[in-house]
Amino acid sequence: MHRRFDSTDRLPPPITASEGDKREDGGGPATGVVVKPRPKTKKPAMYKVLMLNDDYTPMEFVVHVLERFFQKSRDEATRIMMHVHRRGVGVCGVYTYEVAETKVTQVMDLARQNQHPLQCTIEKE
Ligand code: TYC
Repeated sequence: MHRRFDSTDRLPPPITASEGDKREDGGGPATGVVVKPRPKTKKPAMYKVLMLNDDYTPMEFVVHVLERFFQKSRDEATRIMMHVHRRGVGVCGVYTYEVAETKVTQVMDLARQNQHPLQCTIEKE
């Protein structure tokens, strides 16, 4: 006759992994693939701040802007300014979006205050 299962019944031994399969990777056969643990971080997108040439902004003003807002030495600032003067466009620096946007605003505000037509833009890297 049938009877209900109760706590006095003996249970079979639990199933355990054999010695060679004791890995903490969720099981499955060994593949020989070694994975390097990697923190789950993403590099932020980076943006170039570009300076554009024009016929009116004084060279000295552009050099000043590069020193003041882009932390360039006088030599480096002069080199970038001359590159823009000759080639039409040049990179002032590469930043995260918020920083790049702030730099552009600072440059454009100072240029406007001094009535120079200097233009600065952002380009995704
Ligand atoms: N072309 C300008 C001049 O001859 C100088 C200049 C350089 C202007 C770089 C803008 O982004 C610039 N006075």
